[in-house]
Amino acid sequence: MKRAILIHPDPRLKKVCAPVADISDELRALADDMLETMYDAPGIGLAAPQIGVLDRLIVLDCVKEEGAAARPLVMFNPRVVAASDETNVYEEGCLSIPEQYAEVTRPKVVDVEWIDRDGKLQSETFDGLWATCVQHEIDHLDGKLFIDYLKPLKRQMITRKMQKLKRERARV
Ligand code: K1U
Ligand code: ZN
Repeated sequence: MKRAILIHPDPRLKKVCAPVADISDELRALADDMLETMYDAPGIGLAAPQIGVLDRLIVLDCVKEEGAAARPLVMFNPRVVAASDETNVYEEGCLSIPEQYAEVTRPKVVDVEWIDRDGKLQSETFDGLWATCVQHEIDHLDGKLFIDYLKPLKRQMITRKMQKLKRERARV
């Protein structure tokens, strides 16, 4: 089932999410809903707080090439266990901040550990867009948005645009 994506500013997007204890069928169904919502948007990632669920769960699939096989990843309790000194600049977007993009600098390579949908501990090294996206999604679990990396004036400008967008959407 496709879920509604919260738009910034929303207090639920600023909360630190709680770790997940057991991987239940209910949580697996939630992950499936998030993948459906992400692909429909379309997006390359989605974090549970973006649909109003304050659990440490993210999904991502950064395969963008036409005709290439999809690689949906479901990560419960993901954490960056190592990060490179080398950084990468990427023009990020966010499904909770539609049509706004800005350059963000992050570690280029990260090692991430997470629990998969079968309850097994997984780890992988991510580079390039995958590394950017997984860090952006983990930030969501700590109540952090990509605009929090920007200068206050730029952040304020984007926030005002989003407030206007929400007012317009509420009117129709
Ligand atoms: O977390 C989110 O809101 C999803 C976000 C992830 C992200 C994008 C760019 C850099 C870091 C993290 C998005 O998916 S925004 C949409 C987007 O980037 C995209 C959409 C369709 C095709 C390709 C990219
Ligand atoms: Zn986002």
